[in-house]
Amino acid sequence: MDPLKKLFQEKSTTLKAELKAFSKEHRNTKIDEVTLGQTLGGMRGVKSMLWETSKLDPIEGIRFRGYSIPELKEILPTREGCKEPLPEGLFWLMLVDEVPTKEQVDWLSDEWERRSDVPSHVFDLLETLPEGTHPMTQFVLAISAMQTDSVFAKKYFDGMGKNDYWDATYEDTMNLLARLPKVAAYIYRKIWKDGDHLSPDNSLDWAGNFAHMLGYGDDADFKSLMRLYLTIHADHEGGNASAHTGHLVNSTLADVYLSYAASMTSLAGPLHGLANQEVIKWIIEMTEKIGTKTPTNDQIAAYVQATLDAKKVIPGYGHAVLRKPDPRFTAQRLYAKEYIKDSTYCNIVWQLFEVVPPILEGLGKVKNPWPNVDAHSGAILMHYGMDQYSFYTVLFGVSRALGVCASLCWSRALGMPLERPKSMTYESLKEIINAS
Ligand code: HAX
Repeated sequence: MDPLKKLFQEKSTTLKAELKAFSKEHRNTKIDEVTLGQTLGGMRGVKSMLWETSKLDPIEGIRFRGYSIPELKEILPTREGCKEPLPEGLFWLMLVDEVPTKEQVDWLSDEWERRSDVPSHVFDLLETLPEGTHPMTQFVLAISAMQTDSVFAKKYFDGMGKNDYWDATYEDTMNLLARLPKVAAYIYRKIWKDGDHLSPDNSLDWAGNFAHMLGYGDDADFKSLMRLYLTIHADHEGGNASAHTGHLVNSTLADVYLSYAASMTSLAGPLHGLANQEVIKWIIEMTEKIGTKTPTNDQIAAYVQATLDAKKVIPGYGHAVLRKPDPRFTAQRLYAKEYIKDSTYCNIVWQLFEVVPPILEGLGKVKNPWPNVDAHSGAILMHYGMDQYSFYTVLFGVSRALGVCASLCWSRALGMPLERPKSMTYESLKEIINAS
């Protein structure tokens, strides 16, 4: 058994036993009450699922196994010559709740390289898609197509017992994570680089090799960016739409490939991950409308107002949980200030940071007027020449697999049941209200 899997088995066996006793003792203890507003308002804040890999605080933002983003930058192993954390390290941390050594992270890079062969029918399928198929649609289809290789699906068909679900889920997770960069890079170069695909550079780490396969092999800074980007987008506790979708689908014992494909259909919505494409599209349209790439704050404010008047949201602003600027936004801002310094689009992003919050606050209904993770990423990618913004959500999707799939391993190891909340009709809600 590989060292990470062995560690995961030990940790999850212990927690499973603890959780069983905990659940038995406290099964009937009330931990939450649900209001009508929550039932009709997108279930905000309802404490309804177990998610071990990260936790989101409305003010402080995300913590991965207790560590904030600045702390991750301190503790996770890095590659020589690069300050940014290696996402392999975050996956290790999320999966087994231990900060890995550099040696362990190097093992994981090699292990993912070893598992990274993508079945040829996945590429064949992508080649059949009509021109103009959105990269996220291609990504979802490619992930689903890899399901032919699911260890879980095969073993389930062959009669696997429930005590082995975790093992098969771990195998699928490791294989999927190993392959995603290759699949994403294939989609990118098929659409925008005439199908001129690049062989992997196996001397590189997971994110560095991804940057290389996208076509940025000679750009050390872009490789650094990918290490940071794939780290900070990896998880945002379990209630966000993509994580929750993956969790729900996996609870039916659909394997990791099907569950993660579903997760990505959710990420592809403009109120969620697709917002990273929407932000830069909206900024480009703004510069075209105003007629300059160096607009004043007043010009920007007028454009923001026009967007709101047209009954549209300001992409990259607001959040269902956060009530302060997103630390993932801040991490990217710090990156840009250090590595990029002067960029047209980053400058506009920073102007928006001054202009948008007071306008949104003035509406009197927006709970969080601050920027989220998607407000910044596109401007940085534009700086490096990646202006194909419909690809941006795929980058997000490669990263999000780290957290979601680590959590799926936990769900199966802990024997979490089929998820099945209660829906209500209007009549039944009225009955409850009338009786209260
Ligand atoms: N621009 C304009 N109006 C906004 C707004 C924004 N950025 N954010 C919230 N509002 C509005 C809502 O549309 C809602 O209006 P109505 O009552 O008229 O329907 C009102 O303010 C209250 O909403 P809320 O409670 O503050 O926010 P929600 O929890 O309902 O929604 C969203 C959270 C992220 C969906 C929302 O802020 C939004 O649409 N933001 C823009 C899209 C975006 O950036 N999405 C990415 C979020 C981060 C993420 O998941 N990344 O992957």
